[in-house]
Amino acid sequence: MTTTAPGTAPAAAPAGAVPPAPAVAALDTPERRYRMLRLIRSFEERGLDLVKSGVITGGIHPYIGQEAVAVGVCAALGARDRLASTHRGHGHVLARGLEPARLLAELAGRTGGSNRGRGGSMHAADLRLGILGANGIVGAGAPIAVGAAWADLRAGSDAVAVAFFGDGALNQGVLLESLNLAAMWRLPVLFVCENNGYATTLPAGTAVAGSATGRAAAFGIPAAEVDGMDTEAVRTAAEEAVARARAGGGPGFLECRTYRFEGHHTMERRMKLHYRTPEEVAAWRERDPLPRAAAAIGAERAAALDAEVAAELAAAEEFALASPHPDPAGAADHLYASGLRPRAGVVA
Ligand SMILES: Cc1ncc(C[n+]2csc(CCOP(=O)(O)OP(=O)(O)O)c2C)c(N)n1
Ligand SMILES: [Mg+2]
Repeated sequence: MTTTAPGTAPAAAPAGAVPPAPAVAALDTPERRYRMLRLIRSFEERGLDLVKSGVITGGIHPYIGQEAVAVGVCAALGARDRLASTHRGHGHVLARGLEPARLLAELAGRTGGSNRGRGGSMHAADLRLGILGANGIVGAGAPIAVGAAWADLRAGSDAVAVAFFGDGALNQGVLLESLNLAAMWRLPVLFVCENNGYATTLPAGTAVAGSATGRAAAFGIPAAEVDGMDTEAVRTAAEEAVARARAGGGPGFLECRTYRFEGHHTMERRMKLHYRTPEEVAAWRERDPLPRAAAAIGAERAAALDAEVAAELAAAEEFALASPHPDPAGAADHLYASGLRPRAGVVA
C-alpha cells in the first residue's frame, strides 16, 4: 500500500474486475488537511441533495461539522494502520483515502461502490485501506478494532487500530469490555469518542454518568479531552497516542468535543424535532473547523483547493451514477464465504 496525495480519479474498471488498490490519503500538510476537510464537507452537502432527489435511498447520517476529528485522527495514521467506523462514517473513510467516487457509488447502491453497492452508507469498507467498515450498531466498532489490534500484534506488525464511536456508545457494555481487553493485553488501539453532545435526540448531559475520559481512566488508559473542532489539536493529540501505542505503550483514548451541524439522520429534516435551540446550533457553527483551517493556508490557496475538490466531486458523481445497479439475480451472492460446506440436513 502506498501513500500519495489525494484527488486521483478512480480507474474505470470493467464490470466485475477488482479495481486497483487505492492509496491511503496523505494528510501531512495543512493544505492537504484543508483539502480533505473541504472534500468531506462538500461530499456530504451533495449527499444531502442526492438523498432529497432519491438517488441515494435510505438516507445518510451527515458528518457535517465533525470533519476535524476524522482528518486530525487519520493524519496521525500510517499506511498499515486500521480503523473501525460508525453509522456516521463517511468522513472517516474519505479521510483514510476511500475515493469519493466509490463511496458515492456505494451510497447509491451501484456496482462501482466500495462494497459493490451491497453495503450502503453504514457498511462502507475497504480492507486494502485498513477500513474495517462503517457500522450500524452503536459501539460495535470498538471490539472490531481491538480484534484487529490483537491480530496485528500477534503477527508482529506495529500497526495501530482506531475505534471511532459517539457519546451514545459510552453506555454500551461492549465498549467497556473492549477498553478492558485493550488495557489488559496492552493492545495498540486508539479509542476516539466523538462527543457531539447527542445520541439521536438524547443529550449526553442527561444520559452519561461520570465522563468519557473517566471511563478510560477506570481501566488505566491514558485519556485526553480535545477540541474536536480544531483539526490541528486533534492531530497533535492523536499523534501522541498513536506513537505511544505503536511503541508498545498500550491503548489511548481521546474525547473529541464536537457537534453535528445537521440532523441525526436525513429523515430528521422531515420530522420537525425540537431538541436543540437554533442559538446552540449557531454557536457551534461559529466554531466550524473549515474557516480555521483555511485561515492557516490563506484564502487564495483555500479557494484553489475548493475548486479542485468541486471538480473531483463532479467526476465522482459522474462515475457513481454511470455505474449500474447490481443484477437482482445475484442478490444472494457474497452472503457466505466460498468453500463452506452446507450444514447437515440442508439441501444445497
Ligand atoms: C446497539 C444499538 N442501539 C441503538 C441503536 C439506534 N441508534 C442508532 S444511532 C444512535 C445514536 C448514536 O449516538 P452517538 O453514539 O452519540 O453517535 P452520533 O449519532 O451522535 O454520531 C442510536 C441510539 C443502534 N444502532 N445500535
Ligand atoms: Mg453523539
